[in-house]
Amino acid sequence: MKILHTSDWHLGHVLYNYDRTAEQRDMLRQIVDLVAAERPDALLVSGDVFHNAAPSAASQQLLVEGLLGMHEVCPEMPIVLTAGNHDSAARLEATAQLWKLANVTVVGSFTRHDDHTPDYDRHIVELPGKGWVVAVPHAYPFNFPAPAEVDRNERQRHFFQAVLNRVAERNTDGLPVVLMAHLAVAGGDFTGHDNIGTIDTVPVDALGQGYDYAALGHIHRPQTIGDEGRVRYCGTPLPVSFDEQCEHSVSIVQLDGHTPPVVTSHRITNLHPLRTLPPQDPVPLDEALQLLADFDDQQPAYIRLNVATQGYVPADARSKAADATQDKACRFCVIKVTNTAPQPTTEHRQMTVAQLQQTNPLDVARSYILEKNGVAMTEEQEQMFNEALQRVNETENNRS
Ligand SMILES: [Mn+2]
Repeated sequence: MKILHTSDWHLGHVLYNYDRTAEQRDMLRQIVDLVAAERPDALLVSGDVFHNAAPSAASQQLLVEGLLGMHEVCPEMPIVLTAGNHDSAARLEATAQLWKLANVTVVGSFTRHDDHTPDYDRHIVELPGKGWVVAVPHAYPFNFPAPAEVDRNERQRHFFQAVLNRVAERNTDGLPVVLMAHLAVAGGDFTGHDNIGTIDTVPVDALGQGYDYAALGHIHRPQTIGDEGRVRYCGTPLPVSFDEQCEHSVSIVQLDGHTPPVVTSHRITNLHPLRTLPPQDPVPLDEALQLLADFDDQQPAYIRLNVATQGYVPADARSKAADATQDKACRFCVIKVTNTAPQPTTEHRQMTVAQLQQTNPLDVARSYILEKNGVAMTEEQEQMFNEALQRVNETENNRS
């Protein structure tokens, strides 16, 4: 069985107020071309189809164009779409019956039978003579449906295993089984992820046993988890943030149900690459602005300036950067500021009133700014402070 594994399209994503429809349309066109060339047995989109739970009319139209394009070049290929944490499960599923006419299965949510037992079968897509797909949308671990006797901490694990068990019962020919899920498994490289540091991970074994390949979505960096090569994030085909500095691709996966999956990454190019100037270590603002001025006039790109400062970035830095791109094809987005001033100590200094009275007011201000803002006072600020101090002293002298 040959599958095309992709996820995290984030259709409708807006980058610093720039509309990305043209890029996203071009990305979908590249997948259509790949489907035409590869003719996979199934195309799987593992969640985060849209960037927003209420996608715009334009992004809904993009999805229709994209999926129909993929269907038209390979009508016999089933397409399976699941909802990610960015999607509205109900909204995605609203057109599920209509999509059936184009060989597209949409699984956005979980349901239960009248007797309240979970409906596992709606997650099972049989590819007759080829294999099986288990399509599981995103849910928080406690929200997986499970029989009442299952502990809430075990609901997710129980659900995956229950569906895989049902597939095993029906899979009498031992055909390959692919599990789609949208979650973060432990052991992944989450560099560049929007929510870095706050990702809740689940152990790989929570996915259960009985699948040959786990086609995961949620993490945007393509990677295979573990040594067996059976658990993989295909990554997003277009970067969603400047910190996603990896190559973007979709995965073609060959499965025979016995030997480890064989994965081939197919690079997706971006009409408007996301570029950080300079790409590695930050430089002073003037140098960064010079890099922007020297940037190829004809090259479409989104630009982030990578600036090092010991104080504040001047208020007009953004408008200078925007001006520098006026006659260029690139678009300025944002300044990433790295403060290279010595970091303040976290412990507050204990001072007696007598000590405070003996301390020069400027030194008090300096340590206050350093402690509060993490930056040293600029020369200009010190000058302003001294002027203010002088006027206060003058006023007090006049009074006495
Ligand atoms: Mn995502």
